Amino acid sequence: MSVNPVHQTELDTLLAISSGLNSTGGNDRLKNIMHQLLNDLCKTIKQFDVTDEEFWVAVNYLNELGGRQEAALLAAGLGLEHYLDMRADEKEAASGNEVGTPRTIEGPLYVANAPLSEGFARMDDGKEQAETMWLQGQVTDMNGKPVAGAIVDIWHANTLGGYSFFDQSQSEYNLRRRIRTGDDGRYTVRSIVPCGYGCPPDGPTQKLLTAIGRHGNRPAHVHFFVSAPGYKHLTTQINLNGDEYLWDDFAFATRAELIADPVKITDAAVARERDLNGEHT
Ligand code: MBD
Ligand code: FE
Repeated sequence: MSVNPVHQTELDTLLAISSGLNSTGGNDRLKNIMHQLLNDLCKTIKQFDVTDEEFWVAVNYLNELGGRQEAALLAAGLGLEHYLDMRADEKEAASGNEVGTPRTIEGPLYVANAPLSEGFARMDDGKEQAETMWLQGQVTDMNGKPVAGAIVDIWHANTLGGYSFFDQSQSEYNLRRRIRTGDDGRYTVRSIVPCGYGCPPDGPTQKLLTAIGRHGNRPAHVHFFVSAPGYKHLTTQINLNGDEYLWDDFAFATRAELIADPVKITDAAVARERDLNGEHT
């Protein structure tokens, strides 16, 4: 492809000025990133001969996306948040450090400062007709030694795929809890089985996904932050096996090592054996 050298020079000049490269002051890294982004954008406009109408549709789309606070949702849907995980994994592999439970994306629906308790929490407010879900886990270091005093911050959706704070029909901090591990590093949670999440059907994220022939659904999952003094923070999730979207997550968060096989317990003796006796409630 031949380029008109005069035109090319004019574009270079324009972008050098518009990205701030020609100015004193400001942040150099930001200038360089803006310069590259604007260059790539102009290249795309030229390559597809983007019309004025298409351009302003895109600008209005960004306004709508911000207005609905869906920028982070779109970042997940476009795989960009997962790409950050891919990069972090790559760097970790290159560092030669041992890797524990794999990370996966946080997503846009975390809320800080959930109620904190020791060793056990009931996460649901009891207002929803749902199947009971117990989660038991242990935080260990890379040698398998239990980590006492770790904070396990858990959040998940209800049976309609909705998250408290974003779904106004739920009570504050419903299905959001922090549990501090005891000396054995263990924690137990009583909650309800979540359903998968779907993007708001009338929102800008779903609109774009539909326009490119994609769906906006996630399989049923439970989010975790795990942290302890002196240890790297872990952001991860588990996916419940059997969900139709298990390997078709619109946000690309599923990892083989993070699939949990739910076990249905109907026998009271088995429940007692596993310390799922309801005494905690
Ligand atoms: C979610 O619940 C979620 O976890 C992600 C990543 C995106 C949208 C909704
Ligand atoms: Fe989620």
